[in-house]
Amino acid sequence: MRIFRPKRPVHCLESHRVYYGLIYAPVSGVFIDEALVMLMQAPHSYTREDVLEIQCHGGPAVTRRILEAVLACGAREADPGEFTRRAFLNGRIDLAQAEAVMELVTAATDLQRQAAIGALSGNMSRSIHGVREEVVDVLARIEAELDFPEDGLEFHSATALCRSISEKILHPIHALLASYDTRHIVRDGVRVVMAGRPNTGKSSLFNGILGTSRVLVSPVPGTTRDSIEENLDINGLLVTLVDTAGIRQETSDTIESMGMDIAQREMERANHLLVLIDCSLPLTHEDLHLLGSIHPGRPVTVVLNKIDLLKGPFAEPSCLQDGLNVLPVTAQIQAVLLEKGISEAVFLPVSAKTGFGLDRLKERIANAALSDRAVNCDFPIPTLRQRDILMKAAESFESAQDLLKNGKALEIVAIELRNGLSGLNEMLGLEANEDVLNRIFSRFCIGK
Ligand SMILES: Nc1nc2c(ncn2[C@@H]2O[C@H](COP(=O)(O)OP(=O)(O)OP(=O)(O)O)[C@@H](O)[C@H]2O)c(=O)[nH]1
Ligand SMILES: [Mg+2]
Repeated sequence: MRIFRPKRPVHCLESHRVYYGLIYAPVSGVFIDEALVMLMQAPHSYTREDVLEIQCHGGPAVTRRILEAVLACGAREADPGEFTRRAFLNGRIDLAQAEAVMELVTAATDLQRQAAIGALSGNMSRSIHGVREEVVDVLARIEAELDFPEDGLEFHSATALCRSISEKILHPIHALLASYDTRHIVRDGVRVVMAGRPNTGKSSLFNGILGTSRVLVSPVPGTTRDSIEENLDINGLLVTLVDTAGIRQETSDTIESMGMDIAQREMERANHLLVLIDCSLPLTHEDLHLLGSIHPGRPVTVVLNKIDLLKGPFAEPSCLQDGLNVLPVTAQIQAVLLEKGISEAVFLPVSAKTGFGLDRLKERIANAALSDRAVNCDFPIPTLRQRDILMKAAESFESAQDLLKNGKALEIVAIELRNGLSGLNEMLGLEANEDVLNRIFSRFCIGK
């Protein structure tokens, strides 16, 4: 109230009501901005503590002056991630959910948002709680054996315990670890590199896919010298599209030759390679040289560009959609790729000039990355920290299983199970120490 004067006089702020008023500097009384103010009383707030929110105009000068005003009244700036840390410490969310807040705040594509919101709503926490209960159950059965060996308790054979460990503990942990493999696709996306001899239309296609005139296009071969990359979102997938210098066998131009070296390195780095061919011309030895330099191990799409220049039967719409195999260059390209051990290249006719086929090309980019890896954002995807914990926990449970199989003392089996259990607790933050918390929350930005 020292800096806020509500428009209409109020006795005191009620929780979860928005008040309109004016903000003044506390000492000088200088008017700063109009604002909306909302008090959220504990426990009904993000942190479960009392929270006061000031919604002001968004400019940096306004926010700086208001911040100075509240600091002058005795408040202090929050540490990075402090709000989420308090929410965790006050039991509103567990550590896996706190990490999901970070993922959600930094989500750049819809796929990343879906994965983060799943974790925030507790899909990872539920899975871990489920596994934890099974571990506690197995431990209880073992401890009963230890406490009352001759008490006529139902006899749990080592085999039955092993089966429980394998089916109810290790199986779900391995499923979580397998889903980590899809994480880099969701978080880092794919690097799609466009390569081809000069003038095939790489830069035109680059602009066409981005929908802007980002790079220079010209009829002069050798226009692009460097590699240029831009990020875009295709069906929720983060795609880094890379335009490269045209590759020819020889050039006396040093800068062009440096650009070609970069292009070769980009081709090796690619997660998906788009090889551009000017299908209005016969294949040249430069096309064949480039095709012959491709290494297998990533999806390859042969983009038959300049389809608008084709004349005769090949230019018929039905031929363009389905009958690509009748294009004379297709068989020739296929033969070269097969020799390199690449049998699954996809051929797509496009025209960077008219936009024909660009949608199909985008679909292809998304499908090549997503379909065979079955990225499923409803299923929890561990973070790096969580993966490391899960791997260690899996080792403990596997060793417990081995010890049981080899008829070792139940006391040692129980130790391994407890080690694994403590990993699961760490994952949810039930046992996390200060260092771990500092590491996690320092990655947050201030105000989260
Ligand atoms: N008709 C037609 N012309 C195209 C098409 N795509 C590109 N072009 C033309 O082909 C020429 C070369 O295009 P660029 O996009 O600069 O080719 P590039 O592969 O980037 O060439 P470099 O940077 O030299 O390797 C330009 O004159 C473009 O207008 C197309 O689909 N149809
Ligand atoms: Mg170019």
